[in-house]
Amino acid sequence: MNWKIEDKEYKKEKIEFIGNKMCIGNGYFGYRGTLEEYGKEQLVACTVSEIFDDNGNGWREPVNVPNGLYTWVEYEEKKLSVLETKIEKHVQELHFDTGIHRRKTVFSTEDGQRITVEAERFASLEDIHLLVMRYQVTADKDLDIKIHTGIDDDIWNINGNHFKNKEYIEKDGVTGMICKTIENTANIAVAEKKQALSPEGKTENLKNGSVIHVKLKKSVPYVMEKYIAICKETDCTDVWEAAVNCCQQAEQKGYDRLKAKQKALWGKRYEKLGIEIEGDEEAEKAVLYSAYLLYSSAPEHTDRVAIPARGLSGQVYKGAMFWDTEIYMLPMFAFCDPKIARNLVMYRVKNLQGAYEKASEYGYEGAFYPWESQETGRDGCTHYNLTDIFTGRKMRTYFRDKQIHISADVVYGLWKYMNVTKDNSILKEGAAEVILECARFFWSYAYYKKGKEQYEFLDVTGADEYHERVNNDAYTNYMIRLTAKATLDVISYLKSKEPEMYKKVMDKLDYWKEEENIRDLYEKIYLPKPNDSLVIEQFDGYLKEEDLSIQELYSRIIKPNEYLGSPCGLAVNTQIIKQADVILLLSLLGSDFTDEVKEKNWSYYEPRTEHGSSLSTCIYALLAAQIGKTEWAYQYLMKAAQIDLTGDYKLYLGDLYIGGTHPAANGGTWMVLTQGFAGLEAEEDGVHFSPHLPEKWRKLKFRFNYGGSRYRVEITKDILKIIGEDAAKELRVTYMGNIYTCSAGSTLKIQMENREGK
Ligand code: IFM
Repeated sequence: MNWKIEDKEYKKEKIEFIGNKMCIGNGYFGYRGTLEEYGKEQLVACTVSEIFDDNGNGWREPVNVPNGLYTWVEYEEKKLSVLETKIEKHVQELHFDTGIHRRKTVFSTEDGQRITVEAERFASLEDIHLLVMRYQVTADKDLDIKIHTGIDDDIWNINGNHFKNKEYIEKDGVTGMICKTIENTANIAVAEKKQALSPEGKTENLKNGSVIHVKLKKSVPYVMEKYIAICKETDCTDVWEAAVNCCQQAEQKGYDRLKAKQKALWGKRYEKLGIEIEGDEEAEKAVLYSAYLLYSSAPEHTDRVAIPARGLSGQVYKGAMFWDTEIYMLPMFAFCDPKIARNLVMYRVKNLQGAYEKASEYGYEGAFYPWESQETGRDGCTHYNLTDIFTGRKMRTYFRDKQIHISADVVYGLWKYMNVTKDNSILKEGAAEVILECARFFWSYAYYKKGKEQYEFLDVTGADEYHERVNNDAYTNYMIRLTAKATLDVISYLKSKEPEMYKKVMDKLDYWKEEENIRDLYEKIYLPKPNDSLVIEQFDGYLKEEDLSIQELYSRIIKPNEYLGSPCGLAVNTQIIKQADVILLLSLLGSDFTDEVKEKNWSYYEPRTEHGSSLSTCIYALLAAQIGKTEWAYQYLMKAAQIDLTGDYKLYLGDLYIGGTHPAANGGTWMVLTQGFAGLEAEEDGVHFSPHLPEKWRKLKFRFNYGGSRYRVEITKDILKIIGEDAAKELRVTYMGNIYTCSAGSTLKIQMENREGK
């Protein structure tokens, strides 16, 4: 397969898009796919995880640090830049097998010289503080040039400057700065060490950079390497010392060794996924690129953060972590890289306090998890989150107040993690408390309807954000039931297996009486059922809203980017929804519903879904694949998998910029492949498969972990093969209601019946 994403023409209007598409990252920081000569107008950003700042100009957002890659060539007193110099040839590439970004530009100067700039960079996986670049300049004549290189501290931020001061330092040939954030005076050091390979140039040092005077010889490249360290006080006691050490160690190892290690480490990641699609290279590439993007933002090193909604591609959505993590991104890691999955779920466990505070702020008990969660676990979402583009006035939105499903999604994530990995140790580390406290929150929120003798959930917003403040959103209510069930299961597990802990938790949370409340909630919660046409109404009264086509709705739009949702957007009083809601419910909790119900709902909601969120198409693909609608599933899979390749996504909600990469769609893509087309599901005591491959796929291969053992799967049209690669125990496999076992270290081969899709 060709692991290269390539862009062969420079176009100003594509800078923002390419910046996302060719982003590199290692979970500690992300660096946008911009060129070395770019500045803040071109949205250069090196976004670090875990440090957020409120400078009083807008909202709290993650911090972009000074740009250590900033480098450009001066010739005859002019800057060579794709923005202003004539270009003969230009190519920008991302090699996503190794996370290496490359560019090559042949500039044609005013006096007819050809000067070629080539650069290569990567965000090291070996040392997550390290960003590395090799920069090379060649001319087809002897020429005098100057190379300007340093750390650009005039950087892009959505809400303006985040540093109250910067201290410039030099030590042992390492230069750089320590920046202090405005809100919390958090220290971040950015440092660089340059190494010029032949031929030598004369260097003039400036405050935060240098100018290298080079006498280029015809066709002999000038090569320079830069080792850039980014160290934050969250993980380095002395950020400057750590940065100096990082640069020096990197220089000692040298570029080629670092690069070889980078290849090996990314290789290991892809090995864990083991994805191959025989017969469809386009899909295979899109799926693996999606996995690349998701992995690039994954915090392998810490559980203090999870994965932000736009990864580390910038500051959009306040750099916050959403339910996107538990529902869309977690499954890939739970099945393929449990260490990262553990970090993701533990992030929520560690932030229980923020959820307590939010519940109490609204007058509820228990844990109400934030819609936009930052490093403190508090909600970063503002009440007036959008602007009406007609009046320029801020609109009161209820994302923060009413999306109570987030607490259920957090429980779903913990439950899923334990189900797949069988790592129940997280219960002792606080997960038990999270589950119980989320259930308590729902109990305190519930409305008991006398006469119907049922618990209802009123004034909520479900997954579909166009309809805010509705009653009995189906997705929400079913997920609350799951929370109640998980709570009862955890209690009975602790009672029988961990009696001491059971008593401790029940005492600590004063939960002795609560258990009965939660049981009552579990038994009497109102769950919207399929109607006579088998459609599940998304919320009370949804089916009475105006029923029109999306085209008709679009024809009513007056201004580009006008927001279609609550409080007064065009979709509000209609059945047009933003994103998968009932379909999400059916795909996640599939065993509660028949295939006929799933099919009827898919067909009902599909034409009414605008996919205004990147969380939507993967779920339509997932359910379609699960019920054997393979051609539909394939179309939607490609939309989800290629979202960051095609740029086919919304850039604005009103006047709010929401561009960046789309980790939820990336994770959803993995789900479609494995949980959709292969029909993999983790059960209490084994796994379930129900494959339906798209017509042109000859073979689908992937790996998964279950209960600490790793398996390889190969599926053709008629054979399902499961290979216990390092299995310590027998695996119970269910296929078409029959039970098989895959013995440790052996291969299970199941002859499948005709699985032709529809
Ligand atoms: O969490 C999502 C939400 O469901 C739709 N709007 C964008 C958010 C962040 O991805």
